[in-house]
Amino acid sequence: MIRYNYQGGNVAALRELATRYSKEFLLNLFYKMYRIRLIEEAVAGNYHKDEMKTPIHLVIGQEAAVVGSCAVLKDTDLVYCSHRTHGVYLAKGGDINSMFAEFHCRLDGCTGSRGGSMHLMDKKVGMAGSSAIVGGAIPIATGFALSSQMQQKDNVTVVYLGDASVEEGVAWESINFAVLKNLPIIYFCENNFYSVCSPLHYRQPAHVPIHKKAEGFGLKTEFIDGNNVLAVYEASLRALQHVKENKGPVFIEATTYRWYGHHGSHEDADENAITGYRTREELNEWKKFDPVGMLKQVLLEDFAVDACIFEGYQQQISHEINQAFEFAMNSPRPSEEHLMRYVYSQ
Ligand SMILES: Cc1ncc(C[n+]2csc(CCOP(=O)(O)OP(=O)(O)O)c2C)c(N)n1
Repeated sequence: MIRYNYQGGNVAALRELATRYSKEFLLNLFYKMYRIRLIEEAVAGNYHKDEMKTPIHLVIGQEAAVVGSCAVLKDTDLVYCSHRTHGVYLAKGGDINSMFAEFHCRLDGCTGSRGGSMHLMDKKVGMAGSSAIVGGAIPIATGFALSSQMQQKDNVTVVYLGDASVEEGVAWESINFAVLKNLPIIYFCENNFYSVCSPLHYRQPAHVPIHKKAEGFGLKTEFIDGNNVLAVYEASLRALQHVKENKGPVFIEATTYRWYGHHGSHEDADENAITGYRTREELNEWKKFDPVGMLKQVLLEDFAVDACIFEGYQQQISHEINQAFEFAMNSPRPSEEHLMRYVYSQ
């Protein structure tokens, strides 16, 4: 199982942190993660109908990383991310109707059907953009942090990056610049140990963890269990405080694991899977550290939460999902007249 220097990584660590918080606070974090889980399952379950005209990259298994980190942000704080957008968008307060309409290539989509799943953008909630080019969001987000600093704005920019994006030179050029200029930015690396089908140890030397590389550039760094939503929340709070105190950018490496294939709607960890790059055994091992399941267990066992609360959540979210599908299917399709909007040329 791939888990270099894995930190915490079990329900006991989450349980210990949970003692610092109220039941309501924890239920709120749970609801946000569970909502993303159910939405992603519904997207996966309906994808074969071919009504969603977009490639998809599901975040199932990685919910704690986005929910724990976005929980410390305000609407005016900006987030950028890679192709794996759904979790960041929803955690930042994005609208499910706009997201589903975008997947269905409709005018009510958050980019009016221009972007699809890999390019969600919604300024209302501070979802400033996303890029399908590995590492592509990093310099853009760094530029936004520079702009905020020059305009003396009080906001912070967070850019979500995968473990593969630190293999792009532009990641380190941007980070070097951010340190030099003391920019108000947090680099949040969701290390899920794979770049499509290539494991991390094929691509990067095992004795130099990603946060250690960042440390060499002079940032404050954090190395956390990205499946422990409270570890993520606390590290993000520390990072936010550091940035707000004008002490410079922060790099967070959060270890996590995606359950589904790199893209598309299926799990691919199977002996019979065409890719064959990881085993069912490895996936099952990681499923023991299910971010949603671990928090549910703590809520049930330590906070005496009644199981029917979770059933209520499930019904509420399923209803929301059904309505969002309906909304998307009823939204108008773009026409030729929309094609040239926002296209500028001289
Ligand atoms: C510059 C560039 N090279 C290659 C690709 C093809 N590609 C798309 S996603 C991906 C893997 C990205 O892995 P990671 O950054 O770890 O994010 P994850 O998919 O694990 O969330 C690759 C290589 C690309 N989109 N852009």
